[in-house]
Amino acid sequence: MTLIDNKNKEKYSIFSIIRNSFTNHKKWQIAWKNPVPKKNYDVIIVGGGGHGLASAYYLASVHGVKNVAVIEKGWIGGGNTGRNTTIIRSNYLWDESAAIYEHSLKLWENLSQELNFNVMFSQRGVLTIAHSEHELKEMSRRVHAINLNGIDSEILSPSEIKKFVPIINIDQSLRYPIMGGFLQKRGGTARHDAVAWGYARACDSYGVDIIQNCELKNIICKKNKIVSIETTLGKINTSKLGVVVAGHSSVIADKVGIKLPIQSRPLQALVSEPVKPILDTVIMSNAVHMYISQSDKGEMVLGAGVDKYNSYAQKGSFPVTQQMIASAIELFPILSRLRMLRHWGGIVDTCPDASPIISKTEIEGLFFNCGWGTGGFKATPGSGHVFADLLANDRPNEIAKPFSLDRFEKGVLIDEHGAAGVAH
Ligand code: FAD
Ligand code: PYC
Repeated sequence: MTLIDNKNKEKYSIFSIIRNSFTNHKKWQIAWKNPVPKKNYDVIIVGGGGHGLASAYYLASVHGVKNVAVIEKGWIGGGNTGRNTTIIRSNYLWDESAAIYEHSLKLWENLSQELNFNVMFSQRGVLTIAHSEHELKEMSRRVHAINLNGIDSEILSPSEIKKFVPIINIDQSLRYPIMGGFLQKRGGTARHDAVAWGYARACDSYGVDIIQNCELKNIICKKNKIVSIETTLGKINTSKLGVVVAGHSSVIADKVGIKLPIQSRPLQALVSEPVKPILDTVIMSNAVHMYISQSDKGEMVLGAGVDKYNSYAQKGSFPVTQQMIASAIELFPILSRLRMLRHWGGIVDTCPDASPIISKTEIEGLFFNCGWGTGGFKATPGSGHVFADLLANDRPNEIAKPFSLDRFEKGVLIDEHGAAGVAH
């Protein structure tokens, strides 16, 4: 698959970058158009986050379905795509999860080339640390399971961790001393906004309409089939609707009387003032609910667990912030005088087994891709890829099949609370 055809090659070439640098950043080409909605689309995707845009992109590029609109109530990437802490890894326990997260990681590895847009994917490693013998034993079971699926992961001792992360405190007198950890070297981070922008530009080049400031208000069905939707920009006809709205999935499902097995809760993050490079990997601690990385700008990016109650307020509660910062300072004393710049939250939809839903519904033409909880950024390309396949062919492929809604009736849950650990 290559995205940029000959017509568009010049538009995105090195010459256009040089030309733009001499024109004082004026006359930049627009990256995607701002169309008014057409009367009819073959497929409408609701939600202009990374997953929705990726779904539209693979619909057009892989399946040749181009009469597609992505409708977004705000601006693209303004939801959890632009609020997350960008950790990417595929070190999940169960085969079903390994298949989808590794599928995604492989797509990440070529995404900048695929989209001809630098998503700043950086395989700097993701290290999860253990603070008790029990946690370490559980990690070693996990590493074996991950390796059996052909995915990289290795156990590190405290001294190996210290060598890998010189600023970490491995003093055994800590309240939660470091007993070891496990590292996925191919894991890392990416620039979240760039992912949304890259997919949006790529969608646009295939003729997909990206319609911002357009909120889905109502879904119209006839004889249990989707026929149209009502939006803040009017009525639009379609027979296929893919709902990819992260923290608001239950709100949409409610419009057609479907009850999703989802809890919606705030998850928060913080960034500090920028400092010189001190941390070139990602560290997560499930036990103390803290994780940290350093952005390319130099900011320390910190996150914690979800709030313990359901809410649609896009901010996290203070006790969670307080605990996260106390843990960060204990593990990284060098941070004790660092000033925090920003703090925000996003709403995450979590299923009882901490695995996503990629599924048809009881209404013909209505599909949901949701429930990625605290960990869907890493899945963006893979999720879009398999959801596009489901929308195009009306059946889940082998990777998506285990994530159908009927697993909650059949009791075939895929319990990934352990892998989602740090933020749960
Ligand atoms: P979004 O980007 O939220 O897109 C959904 C869009 O739907 C939104 O833009 C919204 O405005 C739109 N929408 C909603 N309702 C409507 C409507 N009625 N009509 C039209 N549009 C609508 N995951 C990781 O893998 N690694 C991490 O490190 C990580 N850290 C996180 C940290 C925080 C603080 C948070 C909040 C989440 C984190 N996540 C992480 C989870 C990750 O952000 C999400 O799983 C992922 O971004 C979801 O992507 P999306 O495209 O589905 O959602
Ligand atoms: O899924 O790796 C993850 C994650 C870390 C923090 C939030 N989500």
